[in-house]
Amino acid sequence: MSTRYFGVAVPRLEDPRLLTGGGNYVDDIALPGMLHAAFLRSPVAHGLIRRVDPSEARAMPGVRAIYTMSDFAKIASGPMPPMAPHPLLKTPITCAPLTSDEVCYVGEPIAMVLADSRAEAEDALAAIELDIEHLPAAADARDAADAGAARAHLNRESNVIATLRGAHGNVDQVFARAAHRFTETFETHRGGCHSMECRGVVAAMAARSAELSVWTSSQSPYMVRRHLAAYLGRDESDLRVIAPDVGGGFGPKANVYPEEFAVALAAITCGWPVKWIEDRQEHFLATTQQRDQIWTLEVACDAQGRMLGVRGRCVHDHGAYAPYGLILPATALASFPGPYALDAFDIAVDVVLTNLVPTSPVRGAGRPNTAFVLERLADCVARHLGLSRDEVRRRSFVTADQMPYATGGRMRDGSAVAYDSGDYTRALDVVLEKIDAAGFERRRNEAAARGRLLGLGLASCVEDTGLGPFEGASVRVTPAGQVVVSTGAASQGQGHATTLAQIAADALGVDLSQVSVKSADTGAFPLGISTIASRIAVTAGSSVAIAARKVRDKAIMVAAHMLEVGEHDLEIENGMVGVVGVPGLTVSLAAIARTLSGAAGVRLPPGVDPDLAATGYFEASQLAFAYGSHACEVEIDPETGDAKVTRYVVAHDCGKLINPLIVDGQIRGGIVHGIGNALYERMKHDEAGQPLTTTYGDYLLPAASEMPDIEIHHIETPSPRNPIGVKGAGEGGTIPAAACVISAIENALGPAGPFLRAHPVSPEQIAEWVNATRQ
Ligand code: MCN
Repeated sequence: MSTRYFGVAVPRLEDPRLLTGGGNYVDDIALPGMLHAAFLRSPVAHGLIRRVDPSEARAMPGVRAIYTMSDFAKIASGPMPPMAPHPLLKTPITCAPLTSDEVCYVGEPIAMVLADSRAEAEDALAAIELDIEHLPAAADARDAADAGAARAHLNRESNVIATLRGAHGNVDQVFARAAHRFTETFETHRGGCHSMECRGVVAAMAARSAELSVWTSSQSPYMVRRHLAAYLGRDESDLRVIAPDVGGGFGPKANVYPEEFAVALAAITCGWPVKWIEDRQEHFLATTQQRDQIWTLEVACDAQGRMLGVRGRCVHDHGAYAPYGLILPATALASFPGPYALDAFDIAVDVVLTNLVPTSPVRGAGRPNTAFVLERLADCVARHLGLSRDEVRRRSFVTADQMPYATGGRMRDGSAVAYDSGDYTRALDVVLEKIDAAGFERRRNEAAARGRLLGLGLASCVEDTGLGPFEGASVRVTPAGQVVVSTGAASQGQGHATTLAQIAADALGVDLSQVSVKSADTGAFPLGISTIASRIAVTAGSSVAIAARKVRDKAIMVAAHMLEVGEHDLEIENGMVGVVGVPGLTVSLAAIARTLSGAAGVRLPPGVDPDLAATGYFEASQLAFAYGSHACEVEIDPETGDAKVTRYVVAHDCGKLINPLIVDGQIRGGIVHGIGNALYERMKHDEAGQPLTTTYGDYLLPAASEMPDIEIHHIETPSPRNPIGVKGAGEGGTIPAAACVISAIENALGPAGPFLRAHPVSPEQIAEWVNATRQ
């Protein structure tokens, strides 16, 4: 197999179309007779619906129907199926598409209006009479975990729905023999996701059949099909779910949402196509978010500062429902012990329901929270023992010669966590060299001369990628010689159409321009899981390699028959199969595809099936572990407390790179997310669970002006766990980024400043800390 494209920074094939307005997003779909939906949402965090009276609203201009859940009674009823059941959750904690009794968060859908236009639908919403009895709300996970707290759901005796535990080794013994023990409390905050495109759904019944088509801005079209089919009691073959172009997902769009079901139920009930496009305020209210986590942890280390053990507890705010089961807290737990070779750890996570919008994976999905607390603990040890922060890490890391390394932890499916390959110390060395850590004190002094405080931050992480069980792909050469890759893997901007094409083009020896990738249409490829957990490069990438290899072998077999030569004499290059060293003795892939497409009465070559095509499923039975070290410099204006990230350097290992340009983009995008978490993004609620930050005037996102230049250095340690040697790259930028920025701010404040325990940090806080250190 030639490698003309694998590893090459090929510009993204999808960009010319997307950047010139050629994208086809859900909102671009216009079907004849389509009605527009708007949702009546709960104005309170917790309440009981006494009455919904739409009579006045029904008479308003353009209004075609107003539905509550009872209007769908003939088709479906009850709560939606959970996406990820967990044995600790005896009954599912999910909501109905439209809630008819108890509302559990502000924004929960109660009724929907269908009208000729969205504006008319929204006008009618205001005329629906809604009577809700207010109930006490559990608005803060800390209080909600207490026995006497207001209950988030009336039918649950406690808000603590599960306690997960991850333990390895004899933690008591490790702590007893440790030279030092330090206890700290940390907080990470609930933020949003804020993809550029909000959510959106269109559903339409076919004119003369039972087929329902649903277009949804989703990371998981196959999960939408599976759960919607189960809910409707239909066969999956009656449902086609398509994720067209999607303008960012970042985790929340992997969820299956009430609005997706409600729009489908409405389309079936009224018989007309129905469209709903989420507006930005709805996104703040009703799209799943990150989570508050409050950790109390104790770290043990030896006299030299080697971290030996960690123990403690986390209170995890799960939000109002558990559509994802316990995946989030379980992922945070499975991320222990990060890059550190701990002799023992024992962590408990209390999963607490609150009356806030449900939580879901958001880039990193719990891993950034764990990286934050582990990196803070490493810095805490350094601070107490007067060691450099990199020395504590060097002494505590899993070493290259320990690979493969069983951490003692368990994945969320119960399997043992075993890191596959890598050299964590090398990543640290690279990043320190590239940021010129040795010259930092000089730069700090120069900044001080300008009246600024400069800090150097450091953070490392390990990331489990390539979650199983599988993604699949089929590769087909058309009779015109084009190569079509079909896969269930949905893309939201990751560049799959380029990277999967690179793999197929290499295997078949064709030009990249001859390959197209079709994805995320349940009508075009039978199975798919989801674009989450940085898994598509590993799973779909390997599947394309497997399928394309089968097509190649088949092409060679048929060419050998057509050219009357032995298979071992043949090679594929430039779309032609030819005899090695005999120019002109060739047959094109197109000709082979035409032969295998069949003609009436003409026999196929012996021993081959029709069609120059094959399907591959790579079953990822073991995870591939990416890792990296980040370093950054943050400059603080001591008067205003403004913190600016001025430099950011990354050493990252995601195995073999399919496309360095795309991987760099992934890492950069991830870091933006982490900087937002560290400095800007705070989703605030009042004590009644009312969201307070529902516009970009109140909720800050990092913009280009806040971004430093990001320098990325790759280490390529192939993963032995898949045929193309890759590890995922989609979240590695985010995972340690908030920890790195916070570490830099702490460093800028100097040894007299506080040890930082939470993010995001505001300029006001920083200015207060600066003032306190000056007194
Ligand atoms: N890649 C590569 N070489 C590697 C690893 C990855 O060239 N060794 C390429 C892949 O081929 C793919 C991209 O990098 O084109 C990301 O691959 P991967 O790490 O497998 O991640 P996924 O494709 O599974 O994407 C999911 C991941 C997650 S979990 C979130 S959240 C996220 C992210 O990707 N959301 C994104 N990146 C995003 N990028 C954009 N633009 N939009 C989102 O919503």
